[in-house]
Amino acid sequence: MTIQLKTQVAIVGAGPSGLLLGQLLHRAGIDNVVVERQSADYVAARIRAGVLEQVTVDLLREAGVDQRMHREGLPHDGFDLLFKGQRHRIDLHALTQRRVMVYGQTEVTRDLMQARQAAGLPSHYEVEDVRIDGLQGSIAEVTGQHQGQALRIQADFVAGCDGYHGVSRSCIPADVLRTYEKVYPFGWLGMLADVPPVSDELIYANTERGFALCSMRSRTRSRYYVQVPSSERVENWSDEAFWDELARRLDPQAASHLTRGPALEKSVAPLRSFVAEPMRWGRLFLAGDAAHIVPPTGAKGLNLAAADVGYLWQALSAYYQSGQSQALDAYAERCLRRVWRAERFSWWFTSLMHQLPAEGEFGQKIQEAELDYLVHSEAASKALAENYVGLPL
Ligand code: FAS
Ligand code: PHB
Repeated sequence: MTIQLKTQVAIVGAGPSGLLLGQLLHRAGIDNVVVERQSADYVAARIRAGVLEQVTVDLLREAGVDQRMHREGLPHDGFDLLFKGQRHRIDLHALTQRRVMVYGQTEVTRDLMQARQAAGLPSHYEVEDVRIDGLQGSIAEVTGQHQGQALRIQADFVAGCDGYHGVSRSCIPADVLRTYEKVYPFGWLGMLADVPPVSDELIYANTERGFALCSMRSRTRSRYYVQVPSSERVENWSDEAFWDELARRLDPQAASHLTRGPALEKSVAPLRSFVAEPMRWGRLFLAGDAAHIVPPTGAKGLNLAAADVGYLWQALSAYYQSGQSQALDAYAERCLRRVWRAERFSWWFTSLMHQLPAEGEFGQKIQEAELDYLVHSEAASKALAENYVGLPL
């Protein structure tokens, strides 16, 4: 038996991109169906980003899911750069009159999932063999298999929100698709633990032993990262080994405030920069990690995904409310201008903060000179700050 559905927008992927788009479209009166490969529990348990730009906060408000974020999230006015044993604060608010919100992607996803469920919107989890067809025709079609039943969804448009390893990008013909990629020779070993953060704000550290980042999810839950070789395996790291290495990469004051505890989660994430163009092919619109990946140093991944979704929501709303397709036709170009600015910033900040042995001693001295300039020049600090808080939509 086949489950046959018709909708206006079929959304492939129930990560932050797909769920945020689904919620925004619903509030604009646009029918949509979500199709997700994994189970709802699997999606809800993912641990990823932690810092939201104001643009993302505003979109979550538009989606009607910002209440818990404002109750439990932590507004941050700045962060510290640590290098040569000294910490220097980048005062985001003084430099840009804006701030960021520290609130985990896990919580954003859960808020969006609960809102979708409360609205009774059609979501199909654990769908295998998802295929997308008809993108150059009069109606698009998304098919798949769910617990032995065939699923067939006809839609005006398909939103490819299925992440880097999804299926939607491959629907763009190879002679049309252009990809740009840089793979870094290192990754991030991350640890989540129910211990109080080492500092009130984030600390980005450039040390001889490698990069480290002290972040958080709340005042009682910390998120830490240390740079490791890209070949590193999480099995090689006991909790104690992780805490010892993190302490070695902090200044004495921070190290003395470091509270240790058992890992709730520990994993190695590879770092890459990646962009796929175009982000539109006929009735298909790519959004989020399906179209681009940034190294997490600049906290841009989730925020770029939200910005894509914001543009797509505006364009689809204009189409359905007034029959205009100009915004849909401009979607890819509009997204990619912001994407490439974020790619540049994420690459720059990653190259500045990580140990890059291949760059040699000259490269090390250039990093030191750039960091010294950065914290002693208001113009340089302002450039860092305006990219970190996020460019306007
Ligand atoms: P996602 O990958 O989150 O979601 C895609 C969804 O599509 C998934 O649920 C997947 O199961 C589903 N899917 C895949 N193939 C499918 C198919 N064929 N059919 C149906 N569904 C399919 N960003 C930051 O800003 N800061 C960070 O610290 C940070 N850390 C990260 C750590 C890791 C390990 C990873 C992988 C990413 C990290 N990111 C970080 C980036 C991350 O937050 C992404 O930018 C964000 O998840 C993007 O959301 P989506 O575009 O929804 O993609
Ligand atoms: C996180 O809290 O997971 C986080 C914060 C800032 C980053 C990257 C990750 O730049």
